[in-house]
Amino acid sequence: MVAAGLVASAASRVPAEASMTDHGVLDYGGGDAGGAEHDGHHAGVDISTLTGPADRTPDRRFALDARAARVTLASGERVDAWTFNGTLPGPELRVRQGELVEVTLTNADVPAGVTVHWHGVNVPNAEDGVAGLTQDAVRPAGRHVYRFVAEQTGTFWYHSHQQSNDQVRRGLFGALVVEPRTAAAGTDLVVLAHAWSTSHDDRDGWTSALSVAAATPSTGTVRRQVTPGTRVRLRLVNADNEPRVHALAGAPFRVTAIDGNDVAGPTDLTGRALLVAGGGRYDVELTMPAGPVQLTLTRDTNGRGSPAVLLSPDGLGELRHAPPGDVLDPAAYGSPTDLPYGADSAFDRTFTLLLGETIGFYNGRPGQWTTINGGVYPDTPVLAVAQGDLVKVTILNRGFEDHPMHLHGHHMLVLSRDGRAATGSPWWTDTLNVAPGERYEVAFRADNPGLWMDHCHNLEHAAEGMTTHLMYLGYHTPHRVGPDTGNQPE
Ligand SMILES: [Cu+2]
Repeated sequence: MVAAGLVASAASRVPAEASMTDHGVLDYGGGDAGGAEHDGHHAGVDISTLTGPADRTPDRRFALDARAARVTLASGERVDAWTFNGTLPGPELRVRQGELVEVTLTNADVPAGVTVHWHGVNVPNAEDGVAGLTQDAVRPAGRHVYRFVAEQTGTFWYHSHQQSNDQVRRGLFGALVVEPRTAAAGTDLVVLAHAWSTSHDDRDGWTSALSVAAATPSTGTVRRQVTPGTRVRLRLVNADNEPRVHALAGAPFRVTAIDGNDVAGPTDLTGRALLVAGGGRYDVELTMPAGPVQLTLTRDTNGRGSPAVLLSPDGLGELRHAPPGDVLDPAAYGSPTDLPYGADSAFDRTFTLLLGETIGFYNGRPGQWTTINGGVYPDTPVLAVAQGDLVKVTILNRGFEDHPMHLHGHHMLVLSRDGRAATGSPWWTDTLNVAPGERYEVAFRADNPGLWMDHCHNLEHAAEGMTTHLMYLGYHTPHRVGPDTGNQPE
């Protein structure tokens, strides 16, 4: 496998201009080719017709303006950022389930152009915000309007999907929350983790920080006053490349949602650590006790301790942390419920994604590259499906780095982890951290037609070629990708 990877990556070069579906080998997953071998993949439905409702008046309108800004963190460190609306992170967008959301994206001065991808929201394909696949990047002075109905409740985020490795690192992202039609009472806070490239006293470095409710990121402890007895919901969003381990002390808590999907029958946890995949989200709920509660980003010291959020009745106090316990395994948490399909279902297509690393040349540059089935984009397999198919994907990590695999436009049901069937609440995910040596089986229904990215959300890895696509047979894109087109999604 290593030898095959060397050969594949040695030959890999991103074409200057191409259609994103013209890469790799079409993998039909054991299913029907749907006539694709005759008419190629340029016939059929143009995905730019797959928009949200265009003829109704939106319930909510937002404007996001991409622009350069220099932002100073509370610690004094400066970030030379690209922002939405001048702030880090971008504004928190909160909507209600069922609302038609319209977002107008403009670009003041980000030279490479920008897009907005709605991470975890199963929008119609043309609204997915991937440069070169579902739209062209929005150049300075340009604009693009997104429309979608917020059908799923939960915690999501949005970010640019043009040169995403660079642009997300520099701040082009924010939180998106879809509240139920009747919002729950209590305190509801988005806590967003990210590692920032900073400069301070002429020294450059990286610093991990937490942003609470879209406030400027803090490398220290953020304090909030909360009355005892209040229901508290913390919406953890990991906008970083690496998995982030969160610890919560001071009260028993429950994980009530993962990647915007409610957990069934969540039970009280004490001292368990929570690993949130790069790009993933966990919702945590607790009842505020008489003393302080502290959420800490562990294993993540930045020279002054770890970023943390402290809730207490008077906004004061300290909490000494016991070392965090074992990491919660969502495959064995909560209660099973009826499922539309499971491990015993008859699958229309089955795929295997083997994740790893290889040494070789990519775009003429020597280095270590992250691979899918031994290849780097464009030499990765395209997963071809037909609308309505039930699909199973086995993902194995034979490498030595975490790979948070993100499928656009769909949620995946975890069937098994390392050969053991999932026993807890149905675990639906859009961003699954696959650690070195791990093996997952996941399933999804192909019920959102179009062309979708399926890639590692360590965006550095994606830029290094760890990206492929889910292609519905009979759909094609008019957009082009590659350096000569100005569209470079990773
Ligand atoms: Cu990766």
